[in-house]
Amino acid sequence: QPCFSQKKIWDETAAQKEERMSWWTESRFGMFIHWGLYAQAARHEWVKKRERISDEEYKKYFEIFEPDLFNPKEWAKKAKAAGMKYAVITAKHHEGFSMFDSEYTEYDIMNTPYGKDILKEWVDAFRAEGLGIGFYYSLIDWHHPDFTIDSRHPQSAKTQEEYDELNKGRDMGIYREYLKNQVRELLTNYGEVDVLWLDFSYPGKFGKGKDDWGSVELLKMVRELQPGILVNDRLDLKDYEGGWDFTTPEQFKVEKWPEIDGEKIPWETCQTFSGSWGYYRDEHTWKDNKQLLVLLIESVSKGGNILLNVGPTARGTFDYRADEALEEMGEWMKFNSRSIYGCTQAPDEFEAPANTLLTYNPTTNRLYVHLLDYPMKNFLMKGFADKIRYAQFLHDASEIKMGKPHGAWIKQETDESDINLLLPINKPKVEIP
Ligand code: FUL
Repeated sequence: QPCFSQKKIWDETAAQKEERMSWWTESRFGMFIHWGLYAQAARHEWVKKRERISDEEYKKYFEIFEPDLFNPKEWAKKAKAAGMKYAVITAKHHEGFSMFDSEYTEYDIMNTPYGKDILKEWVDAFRAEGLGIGFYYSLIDWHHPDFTIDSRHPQSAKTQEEYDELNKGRDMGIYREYLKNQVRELLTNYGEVDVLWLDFSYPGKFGKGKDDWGSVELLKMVRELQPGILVNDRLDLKDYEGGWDFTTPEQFKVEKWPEIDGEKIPWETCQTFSGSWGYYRDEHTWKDNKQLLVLLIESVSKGGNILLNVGPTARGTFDYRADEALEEMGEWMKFNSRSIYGCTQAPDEFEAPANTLLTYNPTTNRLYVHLLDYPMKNFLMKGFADKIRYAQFLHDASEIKMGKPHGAWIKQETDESDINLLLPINKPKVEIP
């Protein structure tokens, strides 16, 4: 047997894969939603681990969870107005609580005072706005009695003996089945699911060579249940065909389009507005709007997507700062989304001038130069001359004169067919007629 056949999860040609992923590649911009019991503590989604809160104590959040202002239609409208094309919500985070109706646990949304399937309501609302939908599902589970305790667990210990003692009677095999059952529920009970965002495995955790999360079997099931689905890379099946669809740089800027063996790979960065994924009342390191826009543009300029996270409150509302930022981005997108959707990294022959980012739409053959510093009297765009046919600002389609000496940044006469568009990131006040 050739060894690659053992490393195959899904049979698909490169062209089929590209086609399966095309809606996602074109979308570029999505919303991440981290919502769970931790929203009530309002001090990070890792609060149970950070403060070593026992199950007994954490139970209070389960007993009072009642997001009375939850209005997924409003959320979906906000995502859409911001220019986002898809959204991914936490079905279960590390705390182990299921935000959906699960047959396999009592620790789910149905047994809280809220008592309705949040995921179902959420899916219906987001679908109705034409948005792609995805589920985040945590492979880590701090509530399940069979999940192996290690240093990432709220009950972490100091010595191996202590861990052995804590893990006596815990059977990861049982958890593995549980997790598989829950993923099956998610991919069976909510219609078509566009993205499965698993988080996260670290192979070898239970001993070298151990099939920790039953990852291969799990992913085979996922592909069979939802042949069109996109799956992230956090199951660590990078060397399996069909083992992952995109990589997920978290909370940092990639230097360049990520590659494996010299080949550019699909990627999506996930980013927060502030320093936390879950709602964090007293955390104040919020990014400003320009930073957020640059994150978006820069991702596209390197061929990637961005999943921008909102951590709703326990009543079901967005923080006002998230609302404001989303509105601002939506304003910008109203004029500039042409430089985002369907766009990617510019051809190598164009080098981004100082303080600019380039995006490019290969279908329309348009290059977008994002001016991060505007207004400026002149921009010198070396090497662009002779390669473009016409230049205009994007926000108002006003012509940009070319070819003046010194202030000259692009030469005028050319018979090449590329069209060059420039746009200011600091949106000038313009009226939509
Ligand atoms: C991480 C998690 O531990 C964080 O809580 C968050 O969900 C982030 C997107 O992924 O690995």
